[in-house]
Amino acid sequence: MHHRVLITGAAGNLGRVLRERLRGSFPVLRLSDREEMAPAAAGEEVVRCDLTDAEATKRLCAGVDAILHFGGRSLEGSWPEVLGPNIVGAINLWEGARLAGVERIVFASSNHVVGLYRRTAMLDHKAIPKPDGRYGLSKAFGEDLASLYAYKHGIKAFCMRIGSCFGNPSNRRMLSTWLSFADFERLVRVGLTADYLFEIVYGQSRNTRSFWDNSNAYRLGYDPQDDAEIFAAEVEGKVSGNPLSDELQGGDFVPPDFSGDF
Ligand code: NAI
Ligand code: 15L
Repeated sequence: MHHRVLITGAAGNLGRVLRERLRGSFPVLRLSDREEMAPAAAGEEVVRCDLTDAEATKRLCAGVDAILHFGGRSLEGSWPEVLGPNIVGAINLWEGARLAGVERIVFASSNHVVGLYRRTAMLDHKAIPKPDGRYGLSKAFGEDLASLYAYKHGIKAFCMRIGSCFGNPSNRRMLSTWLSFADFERLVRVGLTADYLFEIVYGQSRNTRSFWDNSNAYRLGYDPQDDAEIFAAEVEGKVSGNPLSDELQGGDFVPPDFSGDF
């Protein structure tokens, strides 16, 4: 069992879900973000840190056994917006982890690594990345960085290409991409405990309309219990009306500056 588990992005939506759901599971949860967080409760440490600061990130990783890396930009953005948090931040985190002897990192990658595939494609963990923008590319970089540190330095990496992790699905696309909070917790616990060196899995519930073959996650012990289909009547009609969004997996992340063949 890990003694101290670090969560980056702890002030964010999924960081707060993890804080709640992992409370008491490990002797110490170290919570970190560049933004303010709720004060530490018993069994918690709260450390404010901007991941673009290499020295501060090294200190953040000291004494840590496992990391849940959720800190960074979570939407498409300009290069300066993506570069610091998702590229420089990831480099600093993995290097800090190496220096601190961290055993494993569970990485919040994104479905936008493969956002330019059509929705009719059924992808598995071996699909060649087709990022739908700078954000998706930064996540593909994070996966490659994780691979470098896994195969070269032995830091285990569990890259979760998360679909849409929200309380409920809110449009037709999310009937395919939804990850319930309960299944999210299940998948993170697999990442923290399973035996692997480097893996890519999809962060999705057991959705009837899934775009992704998640057999790699099932092989490692993931057993999702939810299916977005129960929300179909409510959200089926919610489409963007833009063919780029509605036919490609990345949805609304695709159109803003798309100029390719479609
Ligand atoms: P969020 O935007 O609510 O949280 C991200 C957190 O990272 C924020 O609290 C922010 O302050 C922090 N952060 C940003 N730059 C930082 C920096 N330089 N140093 C330290 N902290 C920094 O996003 P959310 O929804 O909680 O997502 C968490 C992670 O999961 C993100 O990496 C996101 O890309 C990924 N993800 C989330 C999905 C979802 O459905 N919520 C889907 C796919 C991926
Ligand atoms: C993501 O990567 C985002 O972080 C999240 O906010 C959602 O937009 C999600 O993908 C999605 O594709 O629904």
